[in-house]
Amino acid sequence: MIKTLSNMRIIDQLQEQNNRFDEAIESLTATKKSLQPKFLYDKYGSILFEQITQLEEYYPTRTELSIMERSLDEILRYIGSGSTVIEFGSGASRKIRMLLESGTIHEYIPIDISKSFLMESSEQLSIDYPAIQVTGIVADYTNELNLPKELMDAAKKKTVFFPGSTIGNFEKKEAHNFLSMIAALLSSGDGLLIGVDVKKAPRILHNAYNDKEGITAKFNLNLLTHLNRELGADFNLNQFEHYAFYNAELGRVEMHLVSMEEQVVTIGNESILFNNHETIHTENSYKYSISEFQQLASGAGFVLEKTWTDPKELFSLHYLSV
Ligand code: AVJ
Repeated sequence: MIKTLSNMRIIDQLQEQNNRFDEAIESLTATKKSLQPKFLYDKYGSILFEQITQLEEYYPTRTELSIMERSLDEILRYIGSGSTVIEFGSGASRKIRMLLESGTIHEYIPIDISKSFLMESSEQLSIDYPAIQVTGIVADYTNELNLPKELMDAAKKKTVFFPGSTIGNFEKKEAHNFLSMIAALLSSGDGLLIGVDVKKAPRILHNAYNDKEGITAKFNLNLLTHLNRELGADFNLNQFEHYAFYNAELGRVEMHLVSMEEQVVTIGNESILFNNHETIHTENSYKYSISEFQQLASGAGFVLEKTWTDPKELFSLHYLSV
């Protein structure tokens, strides 16, 4: 544990996990090559994602913020006062500010895989909101998550905040498991505030993941830079191309990196052969109609309290209780 300011601390659960790239090697050597999207978020990846959220084509962030702004009083009433807010994949912790402004939140627990990013945003928050205890947890919440028991027991009311449609990165079954895990973490009176991207015209989805400036392409390719640095791999970024499309049948945007020639990449003592145009599947971003998501949530043990959306129904925000 590293303690800096009086109202801020960081708990690093990732540092002991020196095998955390094993899954990357395993999935790269499988018949269908893939990499889990969490590997997109090293420091530079987190910065690139922040840039994505500002893009004209990337509607989710600004739409979710507009929904929150419009319904803020009602959302705050659901959260109640003296609540501990636990955010999964907090990134730059920008959205939470809107909730912290109210002055009714007691403690904020952001959880993120990018340590330097988490430290910076937690520190800034603890300066901006001196009355709020900020406890950042560096962790990979896609595997099992062990939130410190004392922290959970000390919270008198808990709200899990999972914005941005990060839930879309999970397969349907995993999304069910993840939501069940959150439900198990909560007690009666607690809740989950979750943002979910909605199914819509393929053109809009396509553009959101294929921006003109090529920031999403950089974000996707940076995954290879991350592996080069962490695993001493020798991916040549000029020999891979960003490719993203909406798979309507499966209701998801898929992101891939396409090998632009036949090539061999070495990672440690593994030699990985890529055929020309073979892809590494790097991300799924599932989209849910409002009723599809409501069913998923109730299947995981939640009671729907309220769903908010924008006038064009581009994005949805749900408050669920247990
Ligand atoms: C952070 C997972 C919600 O799926 O839209 C943005 C990540 N990938 N552009 C998404 C992402 C490409 C984003 N999530």
